Amino acid sequence: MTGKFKRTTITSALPYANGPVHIGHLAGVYVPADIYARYLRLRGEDVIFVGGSDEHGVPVTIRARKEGITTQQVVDRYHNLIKESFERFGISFDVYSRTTSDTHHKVASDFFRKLFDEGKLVEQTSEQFYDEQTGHFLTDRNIKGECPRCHNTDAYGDQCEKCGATLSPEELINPYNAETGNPLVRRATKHWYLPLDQAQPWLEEWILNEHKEWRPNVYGQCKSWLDGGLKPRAVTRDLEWGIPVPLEGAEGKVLYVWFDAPIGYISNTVELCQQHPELGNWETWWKDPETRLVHFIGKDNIVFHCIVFPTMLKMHGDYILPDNVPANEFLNLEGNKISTSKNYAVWLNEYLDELPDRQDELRYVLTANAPETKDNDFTWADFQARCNNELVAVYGNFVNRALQLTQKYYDGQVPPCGSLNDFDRETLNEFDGIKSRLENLLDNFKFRDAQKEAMNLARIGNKYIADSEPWKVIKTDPERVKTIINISLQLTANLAIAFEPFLPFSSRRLREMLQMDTFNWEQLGSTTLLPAGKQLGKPSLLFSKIEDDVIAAQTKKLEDTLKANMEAEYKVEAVKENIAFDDFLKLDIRVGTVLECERVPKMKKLLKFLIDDGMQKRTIVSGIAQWYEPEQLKGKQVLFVANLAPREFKNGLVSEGMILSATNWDGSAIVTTTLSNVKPGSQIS
Ligand code: B3M
Ligand code: ZN
Repeated sequence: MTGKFKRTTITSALPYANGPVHIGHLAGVYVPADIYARYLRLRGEDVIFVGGSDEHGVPVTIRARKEGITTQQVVDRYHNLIKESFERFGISFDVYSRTTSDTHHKVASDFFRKLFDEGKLVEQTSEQFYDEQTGHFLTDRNIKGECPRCHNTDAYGDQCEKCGATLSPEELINPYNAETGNPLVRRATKHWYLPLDQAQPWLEEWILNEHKEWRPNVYGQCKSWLDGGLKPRAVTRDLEWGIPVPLEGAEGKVLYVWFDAPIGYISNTVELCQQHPELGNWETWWKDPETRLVHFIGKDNIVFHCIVFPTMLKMHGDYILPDNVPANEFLNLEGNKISTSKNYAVWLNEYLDELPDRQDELRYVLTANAPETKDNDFTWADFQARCNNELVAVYGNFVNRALQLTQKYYDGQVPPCGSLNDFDRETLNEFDGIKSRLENLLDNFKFRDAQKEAMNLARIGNKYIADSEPWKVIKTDPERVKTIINISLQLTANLAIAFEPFLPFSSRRLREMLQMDTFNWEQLGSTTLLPAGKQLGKPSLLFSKIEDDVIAAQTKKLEDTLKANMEAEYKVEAVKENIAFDDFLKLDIRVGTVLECERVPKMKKLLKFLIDDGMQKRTIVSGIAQWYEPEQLKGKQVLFVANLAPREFKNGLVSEGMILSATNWDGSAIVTTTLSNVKPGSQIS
């Protein structure tokens, strides 16, 4: 532990219990937090890693209403699913509790009450939107209405998703309850506010002057919030689901979810220390200035963890403040935004079921592509490539060769290391800097680069054994081979340590194969971790290749979800203005038989048809090449507009008419025809 700190409290954002955890959560928050916790433990430091489910707020109640079950049933389902999938994935929480726990209700209520009793909160009565039929006040996301800017009638109380305008419910025209469609009225209601405006001078000093080392994306977001001027923020809501406001006359009001949730870190620590008295009093981990507090979150939670929660802690008094908040940006999926509500994600529980025993592969790829400084993208093709070309072909291949040759030449015993040549010395020198290089990166939350550093050591090992060719040298200089294998084995032992924070499952298996009795960070860089004569365990492959059919199945799942969403969101175009019957009669729509059909060179969207129109053969060009192979249409009958003025294309092609196609919900063109064959040239009326 460097400097004044003696221990570390690590927290990771509490996932909403309204759905499973997905790879965006893992890449953004939980894998980095777990890497950091494992790293500190490996260094022998005192650390607690605190997690839990965030079970209040509106999303869970909406899900309950949609499914016709109670909100408690929703949070029970997802709390258990999330907890179990974290365990299966090796996210090594010391405690994973929940905000519906009795402990949390008490800790959060007491926290609020202390702020209230000490006059830290501001009481305000304001007009809020109210649905008289359901008897509910509504929050911004529960209110819809007409956007004053683009007149989209589906605009939300906080934003119009059509034109992007940031709105407040008061700006909406004819606001209504998004859930029920009921019109809304304004009604006075009292709430309590956290006076962030009063905390502004202190926050500017604490963040802008004392934490310039925070990641630029975090520091920058805090600065823009501060530059914009902080306003008081309501910490209570008119809702049924949540922690009741512990005040007389506050019936029907609960603590705002973003007030109670971060206090969940504290209440989860209370539970942890109750279950593990050896950790001492919970207050050591939240009030002792020799404790370092680090929050792992996604970028959408920065304001709550850097401005709101620290203000709460400061106003409460005697709490420590976060020393760092290494927030990640977002991970996209195959170029699209991940969305719980649209079911567009790779869900952790499904991944664990469909790709069993592949936790490290996903951890590796999510860290290699971690959105540490900018949004990044996950693709299944990249997942397969990294697993097969890096984990299997480099790290796994190197370890397997070293262990298999030890079995083959020395019955699994570590051979003694003889005299060294330049190549040996060059390779051994690589051990020297690995520990400090990794520490420098990990201490600064640069997990992506740190993992790359560990993988680089594996590359060095792979090259060393490949270029030394022990399988050839064994015939001419068996003593030399002992040195090659000894050095290779010392490297594999170092890799087991270096990769533990990142790839805990394969590291444990490698440690077992190497029969490593001791295992700690201080050993990293040593070239004598495995003494000559040591009997190693039976080798097995660390990683196996990801086959194409596994990837194909996963990409199909996502394509099917995208299509289902498109179909669900598809809105029929409004009917055009009426026309006079005489105008309709001007259109001459006929049936034609397709005699020939072919693609048009250099114009990939076009198909060229030769149509029998009952009188002559005519050429018609249609932009449906993306949806049909020419063979599909040959011999078919199609409807076409016969009296459309001829149209000349750039390449001199002339189209005499237009084939009629329907545009389906997914944008595909479906050619129109008649229910049974008719004479070519038959008129449509
Ligand atoms: N429940 C998760 C989110 O905004 C939110 C985090 C709470 S951490 C105290 O994605
Ligand atoms: Zn709009």
